[in-house]
Amino acid sequence: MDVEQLKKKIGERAAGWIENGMLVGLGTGSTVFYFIEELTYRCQRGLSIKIVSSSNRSFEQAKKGGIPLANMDEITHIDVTVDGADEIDGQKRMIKGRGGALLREKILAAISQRMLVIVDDSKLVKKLGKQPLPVEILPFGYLATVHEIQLRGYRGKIRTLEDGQPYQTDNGNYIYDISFQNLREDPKGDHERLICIPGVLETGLFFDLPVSVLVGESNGRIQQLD
Ligand code: DER
Repeated sequence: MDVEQLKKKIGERAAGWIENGMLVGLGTGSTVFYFIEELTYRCQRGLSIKIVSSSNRSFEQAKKGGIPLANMDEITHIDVTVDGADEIDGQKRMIKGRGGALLREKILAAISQRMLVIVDDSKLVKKLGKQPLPVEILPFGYLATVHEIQLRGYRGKIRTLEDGQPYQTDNGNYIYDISFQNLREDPKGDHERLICIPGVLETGLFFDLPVSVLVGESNGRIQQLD
């Protein structure tokens, strides 16, 4: 099965988790795209839910599909958030944020009763750190923040657009993508060293969350990890 078909299948399977009356958090990314497509279909056939979104992109897709929207400023809990991941290890610790929405994704994950992560098996790793770790930082004084990150031994670069300007998240922040020399032995330690720098708003390391995972395999099988 090709990757797009597989992502569609995983997105559709994830939609089966959603029940009437739920408040659903939408993640961001190419797999979540198919989840929102299927939710749209189900809402048009009578499923009654509300959503909040981690990104303008997912929000616009849901709005266009006519899925009822809740106001993020009026809620404190989410029933289930469905999101992708960039890497996930055997303890269901993740690197997220290559889609550029990590801070909002973490806010949604933190208030969700369950986070359903939807990935294909290329995202499974023994240890995190194969690919860069996104860190969302405040534009104010960002060079000083980058300097502080580097003083702690981390190297990377500010994510840029094609014209060389810094990529800005939906919150107007920048992303510093840290590249590792070695796979990570202590991702929580990395998170703790980075998050205490004042200009660092959030890291793409996600752990200690009530996560279930749907993993799509190239043969089209979908495995559930609880
Ligand atoms: O966390 C992220 O930002 C990633 O983009 C993640 O959501 C994976 O997206 P994908 O389904 O497009 O690989």
